[in-house]
This record gives sequence, C-alpha cells and structure tokens, in this order.
Amino acid sequence: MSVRSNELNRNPLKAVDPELFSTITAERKRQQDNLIMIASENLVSRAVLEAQGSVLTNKYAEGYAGARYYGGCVNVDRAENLACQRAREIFEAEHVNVQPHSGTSANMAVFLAVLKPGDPILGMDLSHGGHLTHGSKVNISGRYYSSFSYKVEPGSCLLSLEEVRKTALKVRPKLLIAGASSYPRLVDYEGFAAIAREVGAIFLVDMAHTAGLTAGGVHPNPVLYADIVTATTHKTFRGPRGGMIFSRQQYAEAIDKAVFPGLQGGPLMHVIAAKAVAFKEAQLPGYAAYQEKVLANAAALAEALSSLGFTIVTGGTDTHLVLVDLRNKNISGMDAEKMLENVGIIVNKNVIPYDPKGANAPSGIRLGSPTLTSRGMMPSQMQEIAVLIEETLAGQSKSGHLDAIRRRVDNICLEYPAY
Ligand code: DSN
Repeated sequence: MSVRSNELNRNPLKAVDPELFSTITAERKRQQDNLIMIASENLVSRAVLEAQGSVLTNKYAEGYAGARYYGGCVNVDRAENLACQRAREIFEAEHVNVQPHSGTSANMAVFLAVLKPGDPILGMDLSHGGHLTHGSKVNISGRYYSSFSYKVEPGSCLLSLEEVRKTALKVRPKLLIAGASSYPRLVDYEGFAAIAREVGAIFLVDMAHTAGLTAGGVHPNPVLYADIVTATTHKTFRGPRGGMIFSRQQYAEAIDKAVFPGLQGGPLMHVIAAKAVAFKEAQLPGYAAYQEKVLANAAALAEALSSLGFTIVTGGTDTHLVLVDLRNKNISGMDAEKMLENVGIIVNKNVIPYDPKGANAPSGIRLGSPTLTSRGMMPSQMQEIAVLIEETLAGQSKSGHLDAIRRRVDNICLEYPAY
C-alpha cells in the first residue's frame, strides 16, 4: 500500500482536502477556545456527530417510511421510525414530521398546509423578540400572507395576553403564532390557545428555542395546548441542526404533504438518524438535570449582570437566554459583540423592544447558557463570566487589561472542554 493510500484510510479528509480539513480543525479549536454564548447554539454529543457523518447521507428516500419513491429504504425507514416514535413519546404528540431541514422550513410547511396566500396571520413582532418567519415583511411569511403582529408592553417588555387578544379580535387571524427568538420569559400557551379558540384561529407554537427545556420537563409542553408545534432540534434540544413539526392528528396528512412533496424533496436521512440519537439522549437520565442547569445558569448570569449595573430586559429570565439593554453603558450591541469576541466571549448583537436605534444598530446583546452548560459550567462560572463581560465592556484600555481577560477566558475554557 502506498503512503498516500495509507493516509487516505487513516485520515481521508486531510488527504483529500487539506484546506477544508484545516478549516474544520480551526472551527473545533474556536469552539474549544471561546465561551460560546449564542443562545441558539449548543454542542451535540459524539454519538450525534457520528450518526450525522454516516453513510445514511448516501440514501435517497423521498416519501415516508413504508411509502418511499425509491427501493432500498429498509434501514432509513427504521431510522425515521425510531426518530418519530421517540419524538412523539417525549412531547406526548399525536403526530410528528421529522423531515424539515430547519425551523424555517418547518414553519413554511405549516403555512403551506393550513393557509392560502393572503390569509391573515398574527405573530410576535420581530423587533420585540419574534422570528423572521412569523410574518416579517422581508420574509415569505409576510409577503405571501397578510401578516399582523403583537408587541410586548412598553416598560416591562412583557407579553400581555390582553394585548394579544385585542389584536386578534381586530385582525381575526387564520393562524395565531406564539413563540420567539429573543423573549426571555415563559409564554402562557394555555392563554394563547383560549384566544385562538375565541377568534377561530389555528394555534401554532414555534418552540424552536425552548424545545429542550420542554423535553427536559422544566418548561410547559405547548404540544398539549396548540394545534401545531414547530421546533428546531439544535438549540436547547442539543441535537443536530434541523426542524420538526408536531400536530394533532387532524392536521397530520396536510402537514406531511406540505413537507413532501410540497416543499422539500429527498429527506436528509443522516440528519434524521442524528435526530433519532438526540431524541434517545433526551430520554436518558441526566437530560432533565442538564436542562435544569441551563435554566439555573441563565438565571445566575442575569442576576450577576444586573448586580454589575446591566439592564436586563424584563428584569430577568425564565429561559436559557438573557437579553441585555446596553443603553446605560453607552455602547452599541455591535461594538459590544466585537469587544467581547476579542476576549473570547461570543454573543450576538440583538434588537431590544422599542429599540430607539432600530434593527440595523441594535442596542442590546443576547446571551445564552446552553453551550456553556453542555461543557459542565455552573452558576459560579456564570458569575465569573458576568464580571469578565463587565470588565471588557467597561473599556478599560490600560495596556494588558484585555490580554488579562483573555487569559481568564482561556483558563475557564481549559477547565471545561467542549469535547
Ligand atoms: N437563528 C435563530 C436564533 O438565533 O434565534 C433564529 O432563527
């Protein structure tokens, strides 16, 4: 065997594409060497990585288990059945579709299943914490449908069900949407369901951000209240990137048809297999404790930042995320994101409700606890990180100050390996 074929066997990616190999190596190092606090990110297990990098990527399987448009689907059928069965058990759902490639694809499939172009929809305003696909005018949801939004209350920045109800009575949506991307508080699913019933709307919850908290039993389960629930599998849930849709039986056929052949072609069977692994992990002892820690860490972070003089939108958090209003610190969200990245703390700039600067120059940052919790960190590390954030943003430009912070970040990262 030649040297080259030896290397091909031992390390195929490095042998075939050294450039890409070094890119992935660098990304692995970035994830290890930084405190990743993007609220929508997490670290999957090695088992999930293995399933997602498996030979299932080779298989075409348009259709659903037992009714495919290709031969040879025996193993991928088993993988998809396992994923569906586990997902239904975890979320107590009548029906699930695990094929959506993302949360956005899942939402689009729901729209295709239950709406006609032009139908009225009502969701949370994007700039108040909602999601692009809940009716934003720059998204297909706001262009093909007649979209309306509800806002949080000025001052408290909390959702008011009375406000949602008033807007719903006015616009009479065909689809009422609850769920958000940067709202740090519990959503009253039961209250939303009552409003949907009153106005004759189908009730959709997008639990993309909080699916893991629900699966871990530390958040209410929207599947018990909503007609349809969409989610991603990669945020708090800690699985591979992807989407899923739960529904009552009456919507099952329309949703399945909307996903395929309505919107997607061949399902990504390697990703569906990885989803099945993540569902299995969510059923193992330890998952609930992980989700409890996600909540405890976010709460500790909010409290520590608040005691250091930061304004926490809504005054705290019931979730994995903390939204910080930086206006009293005289720094923009964008500058804060850059300064923190320089010392190895990764966050995203984020609009705050009623943001005077608008979405292009947002006044806040969004922080999340899922990834750091996956590395084993606890509230005491959150307190330490809050101090590092404060010291970084205080802009003390004494020579060596930022280097000293970076070294403290390095120490935490070393103590809590990503893998
Ligand atoms: N990208 C997701 C988030 O960060 O919340 C929303 O799609």
